[in-house]
Parts: sequence; C-alpha cells; structure tokens
Amino acid sequence: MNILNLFVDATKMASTDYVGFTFFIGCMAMMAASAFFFLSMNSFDSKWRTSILVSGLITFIAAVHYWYMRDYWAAFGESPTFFRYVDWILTVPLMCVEFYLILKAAGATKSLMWKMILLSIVMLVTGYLGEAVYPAQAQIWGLFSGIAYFIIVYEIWMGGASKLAAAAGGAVQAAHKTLCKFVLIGWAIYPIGYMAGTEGWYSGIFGGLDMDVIYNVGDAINKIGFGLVVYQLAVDSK
Ligand SMILES: *C/C=C(C)/C=C/C=C(C)/C=C/C1=C(C)CCCC1(C)C
Repeated sequence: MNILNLFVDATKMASTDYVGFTFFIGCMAMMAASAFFFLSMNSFDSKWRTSILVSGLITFIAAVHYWYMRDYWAAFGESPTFFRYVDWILTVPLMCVEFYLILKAAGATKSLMWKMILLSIVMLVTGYLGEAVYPAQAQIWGLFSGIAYFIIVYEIWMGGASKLAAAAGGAVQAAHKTLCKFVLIGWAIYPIGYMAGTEGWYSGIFGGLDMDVIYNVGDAINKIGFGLVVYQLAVDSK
C-alpha cells in the first residue's frame, strides 16, 4: 500500500464501514465520559474520589486505544487485535479494582482484589492466544478463557465479594448488584464477538457477525456503564 492510499483510506470512510464508524464514535464517547468523570470527581466526598478517578482512567485508557485502533483499521482494514488486548489488559483489572474499592469499607481485602485481577488476566491472555497466536485452536483457548470468566462471575455473585456487599447493605449493595449484572450480561457480549471472529463449532451460529462491531458495542456499554454505576453510588451516598 503506498502512502497516498493510506491517506485516502484514513480520511474517507464508507457509509457501510460499521467497524470504522463504531471505532470513531467509540473514541468520542470514551473521551466525553472521561471528561465527565474527571471533572465531577472533586464534587464528591473523598471516600468516593478514587472510585470516580478509576472510572475516568478506564474510559481514558480506552479513548487512547480507540484513537489508535480507529487509525489502524482505517489504514489496514484489519482487526487491531494487539491494541484491543492491550486496552483490555489495562482496563479489565481496573474494573476488578472498582469492586474492591466500593467494598473496601465493608472489609474487602487486597487478596480478593488480586484474585479477581489474576482471573481477569488469565481470561484475557488465553483469549489472546486463541484469537491471535493459535487461531487453529481457538475453541480450546476460548474454553479456558470462559472458565476464568465464570469463576469471576461466581466470585462476585456468590463468593466472598457478594457476602461483603450483603454486609454493607444500602447503596453499596445496590451498586454491587448492578456491577454484577454488567459482568454477567454486559461481559457476555465478548465471547460472542470471539466466536464471530474465530473458527470453531460455533461458526455456523455466529460466523455472520462482525467481531469488531460486537467488541466496540461491548466496550461502550461496559466501560461507560460501569463508571456511571460508581458515579451513581457516589451521588446516592453524598
Ligand atoms: C473494557 C473491556 C472489557 C470489559 C472486556 C472484557 C472482555 C471479556 C469479558 C472477554 C472474554 C472472553 C471470553 C469469556 C472467552 C473468549 C475470549 C474473550 C477474551 C473474548
């Protein structure tokens, strides 16, 4: 591809380029959400500021990656898998930190936080191996990733984290419950994207869908939604 083509590809977007469009609008949405979280942060009690700061960091890290992914897609017309997973490996552990931060007052320990961070890293590394390194074995890597995902779901819905939330009660318990729903329903969007983008027994079911569009929609819902739940918690307990 010569430099002129690069220039043309990067500045002109076809009206049917849903991947390009969702990278573009995703980038904008993440930037706007970051401004919102950062600017509102100081209007809250100091005990919520770190949580709101982390909400803003999650969308800000995503905004920067979306900027690069949008460019990469425009230049090469290929999935920016590497940037995608670098984004996730920074932001998903931060989402685990959010659980810890809101449950800290109820007695959450660092070991709970590290357990969730570790599980999320296992989930993402195995997903990357299946998507980018060993695509012929995508099914088995996807299965390993799915197991780590289910342990996270178990931990927050039924394990130690859920008990702490019940003990905290009130607005904290309500926020915890909503975050749990994001992880169960919102995060389930990602394995669908994976099945759309890799080969396996599932290809007949999900093969017609576009992996990047699914991931982009998932990111907007989960990253901005998660942050807003934490924001709402800070408002409710002001
Ligand atoms: C902001 C980014 C988020 C919340 C990303 C979450 C990603 C996942 C929950 C990915 C999960 C996967 C599986 C459960 C199996 C197939 C491989 C993955 C990595 C797509």
